[in-house]
Amino acid sequence: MLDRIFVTMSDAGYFLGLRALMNSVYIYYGRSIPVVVMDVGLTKDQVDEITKHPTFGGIIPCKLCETREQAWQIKQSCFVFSSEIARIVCWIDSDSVLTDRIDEAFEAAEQGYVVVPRWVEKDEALLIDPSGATTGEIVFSEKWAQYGKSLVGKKIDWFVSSIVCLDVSASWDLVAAWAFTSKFALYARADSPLPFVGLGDEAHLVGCVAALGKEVLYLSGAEWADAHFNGPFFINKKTSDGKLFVQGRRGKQQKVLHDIAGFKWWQRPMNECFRPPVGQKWEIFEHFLNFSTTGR
Ligand SMILES: [Mn+2]
Repeated sequence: MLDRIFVTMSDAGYFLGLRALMNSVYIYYGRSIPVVVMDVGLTKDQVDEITKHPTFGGIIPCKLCETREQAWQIKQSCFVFSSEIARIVCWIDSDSVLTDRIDEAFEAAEQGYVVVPRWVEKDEALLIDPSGATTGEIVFSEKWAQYGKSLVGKKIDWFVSSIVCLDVSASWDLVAAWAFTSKFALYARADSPLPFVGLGDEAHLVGCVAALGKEVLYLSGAEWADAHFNGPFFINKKTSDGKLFVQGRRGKQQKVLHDIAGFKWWQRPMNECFRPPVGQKWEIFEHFLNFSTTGR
């Protein structure tokens, strides 16, 4: 049984993202926090490569994943699978990289918190929608009653599921509920007798967290999630061991970079795919992709 792990998921198409992520974990954590990979369609060569990676923590074979909806479903079971491997588990999307150590997330998970980034910071929510309709909060409507009647009318800050850290023992109910709701998701089966609303895995996690009244530690939406803000990000410093010091959109050190654009950063041509201003965001991903762990 391991103490702390990262868990992620990749198919052949996400492999460059996976490699960059594993390299970034190695740069900030060495071999101390292994990366466990849910394999949803990697090639044999890709499996061979990650098996030799210094952060490799194991492979969880999953069924092949062909649609976005299947990916959401499989992701929602990540903590169920991981609970046989470690107690403190940090899910991270394979279209993300660490740009710093994230010890505070692991430490808070050890205290029993479900650790997630806010979708946006409160003042930023107003900035992206001057009408004020987007506040970064959700008030659960009647349609969320399937999660529990007490949820209706309740309000919480929305959070993102690109990085989620928790204790699978302390949060066993959430681990189970998130996996369970995927089976009856409206996105998967509209005729379900258990119609759990939610566009994807993230909304299901929000609903389950709220329904179960879990204690959440919110990380800053600025340094931990850049989902709706593509930058700008700048490399302030680079060290010989591969560490970057990345300045994020609020001038603070960025902890995690995530790429949610329709085309991923490893797809070409980049400049046609992304909205400015990103600063050096794509250079940062490429830095981690190209870092060599051979002989380390
Ligand atoms: Mn993602």
